[in-house]
Amino acid sequence: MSTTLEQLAVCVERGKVNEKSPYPPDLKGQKGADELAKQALEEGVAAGEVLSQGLVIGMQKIGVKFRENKVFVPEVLMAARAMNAGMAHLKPFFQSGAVQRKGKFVIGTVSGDLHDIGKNLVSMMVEGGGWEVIDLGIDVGTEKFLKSIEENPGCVVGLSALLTTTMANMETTVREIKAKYPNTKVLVGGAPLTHDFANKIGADCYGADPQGAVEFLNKAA
Ligand code: B1M
Repeated sequence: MSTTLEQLAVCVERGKVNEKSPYPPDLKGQKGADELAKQALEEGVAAGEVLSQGLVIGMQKIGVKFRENKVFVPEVLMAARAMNAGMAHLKPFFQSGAVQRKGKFVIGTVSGDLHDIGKNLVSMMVEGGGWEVIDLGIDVGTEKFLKSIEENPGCVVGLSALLTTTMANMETTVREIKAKYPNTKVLVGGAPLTHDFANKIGADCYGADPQGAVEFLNKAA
């Protein structure tokens, strides 16, 4: 018989939001992340454990499957939805300070670039990995990144670019972040990027996929 936390992790990984949800079909009628996160807290499991041993484990498993092309964007979106349903029960514990996140992650798509599907997947996976995410959106200029770093000392910054033309803007932003905040770790990603490009522009890491971003952040924590 699996524990509530093990069942919760499975629900997140499989994208089972709540009992009413018909997805995935083989779990129809069963409890989802919503009911199981609540149940775990009622059983006396600490909120931090519900996060680290339930929600985070489920998101980590879906992240690895996505990297290995065993699941695709829709499955990751459903997992994130289940994670959010469970996370809603933890909100009061975050607000009271009873549960601490691993750190803050500021993310945005660089100036001139409107692509945000990949960035949003990275945001969801990082949040599911136990980080607080500050999403600055799309077409984010250097000043906005710098302001957010000032407001969130110690944050890690993530930049996404999908156009070869906006990779130049990414370079400018990384350079200015490093000039003003040399200790701030910067992660870059997006389809046209490479490890070599990330190194050349002075980023600390190239994230090929959302799981790569989570792994880098966990090392930086
Ligand atoms: Co655009 N677009 N687009 N587009 N678009 C591409 C990128 C393009 C390759 C299509 C093509 O020509 N074959 C091409 C770029 C060519 C180039 O630069 N050499 C292109 C172009 C040219 C354009 C316009 C210029 C078209 C025009 O108007 N003439 C225009 C530019 C607008 C602008 O940004 N200023 C444009 C517009 C658009 C839409 C608005 C219509 C739409 C975006 C909608 C949106 O994002 N809300 C769009 C789309 C959807 C695409 C394609 C089809 C799909 C991109 C996508 O979402 N992929 C794309 C072609 C393609 O890829 N097949 C294309 C799925 C997503 C999950 O993957 O974003 O790579 P991706 O993210 C991955 C990884 O890269 C990584 O993790 C994600 C998950 O694995 N990752 C990170 C991403 N960011 C990361 C950050 C990290 C770590 C990992 O750390 C911080």
